[in-house]
Amino acid sequence: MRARFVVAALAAALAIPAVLARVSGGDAGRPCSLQLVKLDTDGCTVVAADTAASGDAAGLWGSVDCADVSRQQRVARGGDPHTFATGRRQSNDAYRRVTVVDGDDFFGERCELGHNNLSEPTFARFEEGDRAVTFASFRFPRGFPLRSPMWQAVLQMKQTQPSANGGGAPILELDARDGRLMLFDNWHRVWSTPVRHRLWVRVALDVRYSQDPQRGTARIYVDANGDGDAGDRGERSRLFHLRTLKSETEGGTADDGIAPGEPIPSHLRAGIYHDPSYLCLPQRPCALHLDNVQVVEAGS
Ligand SMILES: [Ca+2]
Ligand SMILES: [Ca+2]
Repeated sequence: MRARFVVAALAAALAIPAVLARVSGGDAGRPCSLQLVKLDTDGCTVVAADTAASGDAAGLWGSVDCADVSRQQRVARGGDPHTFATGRRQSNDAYRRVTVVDGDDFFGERCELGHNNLSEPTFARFEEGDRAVTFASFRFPRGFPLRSPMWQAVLQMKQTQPSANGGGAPILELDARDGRLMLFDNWHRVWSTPVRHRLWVRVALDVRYSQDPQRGTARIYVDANGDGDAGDRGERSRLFHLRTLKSETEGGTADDGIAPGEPIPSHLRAGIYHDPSYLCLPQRPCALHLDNVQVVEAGS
């Protein structure tokens, strides 16, 4: 009883929505139409968006988790040419460039956008029962080590702290390595497709969030050849039934706000987080280009 109260009180106190407040869309006259092979969610409600329209990444994402704030920069020209999630053009040609250099240590060698805290603002948070499509566009410049087999995340849906089971494997993760973009569930690789350098690759990840593998689903769409759709060979996965939220550790306490056995909300992170043995020299840092990120409500 106490545990349930704590969870309810925390949720009420924080007014945690299913995902963050709406940004745009939800046009009353048009139904929400998921056409994910076309990378389009016309008429749907966008709850979080970053097209690099401004330099304020920390304001949008809650935190720039990099060794130094200068590791994240807005570049004014050369951004992702793909449309916004709802089919309209982006309002700008800018993108974000994140870099890591050997020796960087922000809880590991990383430069990621996103704030890992259950009670503080972050870009997007996913809870039990939500269904959302997360879009993101990546470009792997020459300075991005795409061919190595070592682990290298570019996007995470990571269980949020504070929680006893918040550490360890992210429940969902996209890696770029071995020349491929790979989807992992709790460190188990479930799908991958070849990607290449110097091309904007757009990803849409359609997820039903649940700690119950019978209820959780994930399907990924990737425009790997940059022609504007996810309709080409190898550009979309089947529907996976799997656990898409972690559960709080059994036998713990509810003092952190999540009772044992309850689902832990995940938050979105994007950027580089990789094995520190990657060679990222100061004169040639490991760099990733990121643009056109949206989270779209997708019903049930
Ligand atoms: Ca942009
Ligand atoms: Ca394509």
